[in-house]
Parts: sequence; C-alpha cells; structure tokens
Amino acid sequence: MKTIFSGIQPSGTITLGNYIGAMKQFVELQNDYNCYFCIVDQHAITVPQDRLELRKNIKSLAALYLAVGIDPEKSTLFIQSEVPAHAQAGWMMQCVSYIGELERMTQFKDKSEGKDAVSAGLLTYPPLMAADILLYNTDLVPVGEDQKQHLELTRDLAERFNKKYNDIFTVPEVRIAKEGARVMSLQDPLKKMSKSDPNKKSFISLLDDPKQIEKKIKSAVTDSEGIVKYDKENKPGVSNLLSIYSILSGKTVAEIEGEYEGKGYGEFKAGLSEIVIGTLKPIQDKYYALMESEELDLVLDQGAEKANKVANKMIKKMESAMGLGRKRK
Ligand code: ATP
Ligand code: LTN
Repeated sequence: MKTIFSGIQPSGTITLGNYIGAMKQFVELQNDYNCYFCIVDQHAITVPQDRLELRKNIKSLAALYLAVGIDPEKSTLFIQSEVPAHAQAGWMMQCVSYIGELERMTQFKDKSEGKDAVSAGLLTYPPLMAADILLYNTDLVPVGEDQKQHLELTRDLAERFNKKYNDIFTVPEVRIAKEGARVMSLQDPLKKMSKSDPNKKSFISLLDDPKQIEKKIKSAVTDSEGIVKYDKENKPGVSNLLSIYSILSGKTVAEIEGEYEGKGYGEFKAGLSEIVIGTLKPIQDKYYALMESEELDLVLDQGAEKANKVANKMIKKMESAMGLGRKRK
C-alpha cells in the first residue's frame, strides 16, 4: 500500500476551504492508502498564537478530523509536537535548504509582508514541512493549490539530500483536487479563503451555526449583473459560490445555473446556505459528541505512538547519512 501524509495547522477553526480542498480528499483516500494525518502545531507557532487558544484549536482540529470521517482504524492521526522526530528532521532539512529558495516562497512573502517582526520560523517553515513528509516514506501528499510550491521544494530537498548524502528518501508526488483546490474568500473573491483571516465574514468555519452561515453567504461579494453564471474572470464572486454549491451538492455547475435561471442572487444564496447547513449539520453533531468523549485522547495517544516508531527509524537513517552522533552496533 502506498503512503499518504498531509497536515493542517491548528491556527483557527477549519474553513469550508480546508474541508473542500484538503479534508474531503483525505476521507476518500484513506481506504486505498496508508495514511498519516497531522495537526501541525509547530507550523502554527511560526506566527503569533495565544497559548490557550492554540491548545483549544489543537483539540478542536483533532475532533474535526474524526467528525468529517477520518477513521483511526485506517489512518494515523497525531500531533506534530508529540513526535519529536519532526523537529529533529526539520533541523537537518534546514541545513540542506538555501536561504534564497526559502525567501522565494510566496507563503513566506504573503505572511511576512508589512510585518516588522517576522520569526525565523516563518522562513524555515518549508524544511519542517519537508521533514514531516519525508519521515514517513510518503508517496503522495494531498493538499490545496496554495501548497504546490512547498511540495516542489520538498521534492527538491529530498533529491538534494539523496544525492549529497545517501539515497534514503522517497520523492513524494503532490495531489491537488480537480475541483475546489482553491476556495476563495467570501469578501474578496480574488484572495483564498483562510482560517486566520481577521475578517470572519470572509470564511465559513465548519463550526458556524445556521444563522452565521446564512448571514455570511448573504453578505458574500458578488456583482451587479444578477445572473447566476460561472465566469471566473468577470464574475469571480458568483463563480466561487457556484463551485462550492456544486462540490457540496454533487450537481454540475450547468445544472445549478439552469435551476437558478431567471432568479436573482437572493434565491441562489438561500439555496447555497441550505446546502452548506445540511453538509455541516452531521459533522457538527459528531464534533460536539467527540469533544465530550474520551475517544479523542485515546486516538491521539495511539497515533503518536505509531508515528514515533516510524519516524524514529528515518531519523536514524538521516543521522547516519549525515554523520551525526556515533556509530551504534
Ligand atoms: P492559515 O490561514 O493559518 O494559513 P489556512 O486556512 O491557509 O491556514 P492550512 O492549515 O495552511 O490552512 O491548510 C490546510 C490545508 O487546506 C492545506 O492542504 C491547504 O492547501 C488547504 N487549503 C487552505 N486554504 C484553502 C482554500 N482556500 N481552498 C482550498 N484548499 C485550501
Ligand atoms: N504547510 C501546510 C501545512 C503542512 C503540511 C505538511 C501539508 C505542514 N506540514 C505536510 C502537507 C504535508 C499548510 O500551510 N497548509
């Protein structure tokens, strides 16, 4: 069986973008692959976090992974900081990375822009991500479109390490969903929907209640034409809503366009709200039950145990390849 690895930052509550672009794929893939899904809390601290809020988000993200359908019998779910090999391998991968290539990452440029205090961790975020992936002999990494550049760098770093030291890493492939790989902000359809956006109206979180969902969709930016038609160039707002509608309902964009022909955005938005609320209801019910149960800690303990075993084997190989420590019998 081939291996999959992917991670999500506990930097807020999962949005519809994270769900459609990443999590929904995870659930489908876990039947056919040996899967590792990680809560990358060490990546989250590359930007300022409130400690209580971070702890809350870590637990909540674990519950959401399970609530959307990650099955701990099939997949290994764990917290990055509970597997020290990630930080160890992250350091080694930093030492094969060049500052220039890290400075060229668009996520680094976007997140550091206009800030006067940028952490060194924000720059060295990608070698830690490469470490996450390479520790598990990963074949495939399902992510949203925004992570493509980081995956290309991961491949470069793996090849560089293999050539310079020893051929120990599997060079992973990226897997980006055909549809919904880049869900856009409801307030600025030219920007991606992001869970850490300070404007809460720009995203729908998986835990928003029906009233909030209706309100956010009602205030989503569209245009003045009043025609429900997919046209990404000229109607980015409506097109984004149409993609969300299509992915969550299983209907094609053409079918939805037909359904709302001659009707205005009000009716279309009400229909979309209903679809979103219907999709999230069972997830939320499961989530609140999990948050009260003891299952979560059990799953995370087992996940960390399994991940530690696998990752520590790779650390030994990496250290040996680089000549760190002593030779053991
Ligand atoms: P942050 O706002 O803290 O940077 P984020 O919302 O961008 O967080 P991540 O934790 O960085 O989310 O990403 C988790 C997964 O969700 C990744 O695979 C990422 O590519 C995917 N993803 C994030 N935003 C979107 C989006 N708008 N559309 C589709 N996929 C997305
Ligand atoms: N950088 C990713 C989160 C992430 C990740 C990973 C994704 C950290 N490590 C390993 C896939 C594989 C993000 O910001 N979405």
